Amino acid sequence: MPKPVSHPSFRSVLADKRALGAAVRVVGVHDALGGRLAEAAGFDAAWASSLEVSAARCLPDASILTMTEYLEAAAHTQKAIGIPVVADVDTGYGNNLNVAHMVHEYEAAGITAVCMEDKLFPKMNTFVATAQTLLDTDAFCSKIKVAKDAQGSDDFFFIARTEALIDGLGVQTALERCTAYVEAGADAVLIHSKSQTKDEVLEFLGLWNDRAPVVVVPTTYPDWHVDDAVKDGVSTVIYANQGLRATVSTLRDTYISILRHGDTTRLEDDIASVEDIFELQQLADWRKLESA
Ligand code: SPV
Ligand code: MG
Repeated sequence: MPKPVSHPSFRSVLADKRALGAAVRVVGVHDALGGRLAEAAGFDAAWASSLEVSAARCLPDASILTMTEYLEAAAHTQKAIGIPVVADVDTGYGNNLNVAHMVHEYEAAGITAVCMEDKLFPKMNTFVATAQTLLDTDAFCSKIKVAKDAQGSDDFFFIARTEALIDGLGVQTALERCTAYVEAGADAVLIHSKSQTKDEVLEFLGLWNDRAPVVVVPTTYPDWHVDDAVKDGVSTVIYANQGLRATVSTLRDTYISILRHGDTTRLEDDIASVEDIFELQQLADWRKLESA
């Protein structure tokens, strides 16, 4: 009989990894299948990425989808996997009232960790070549306090993400903001950068002194081995969009190959078997119901 899948909280996974001196490794997904593949590969958690979820709908990552739509993607994923989902909740979908509602809804859906960023609503994806305006520090701290007051369980984990480096405000501003966010109740901070090197993130880590766990997203500085990141003071690494980008490349090449060659012989050794798909669907368990 297929059983509902249970999962540990993100907080407990982080504690276990910290005790081992290891990082929590998280990978971006946009649906349950991606989540299941992430779990099978051995990731510790799945990032319900706003970029991935909106790209899967062929829409920009620009606060176009609603909270309900992002939640649905995260909740479908969480239901299918035995590792925690870390939900990217953008700006919290509005003001303090929206943030409280968001926490109630995500927690009720079994999500144990959310990450909210200090951009203005509606937001634009970090990597878009445009100026980003940040919410002022006090207003974002107010949203954090509301989020922490809104949570029903002590286990719920809130990551405050600053876009200070993205906005060119420098490491000092990033430190000031993250300090204020932790004082407001954030359980961890995410320091994002779109620099081609990890230098400014390293500078941040050196001055941060492990005041709270630090999450990083090494997209534009991919040459940071996870073991080195841990030594540098990182607690969680999110590989936010590599899965989406791999999916796009693979589907594109596969579709082109079928049309170009007129048959699929060349592909068969490189693509998953139908049995593999059945396994991911846990079909054998479902079929036991036929003769129950
Ligand atoms: C996401 O994956 O949606 C993120 C990370 O928020 S980034 O795209 O780098 O902003
Ligand atoms: Mg996002």
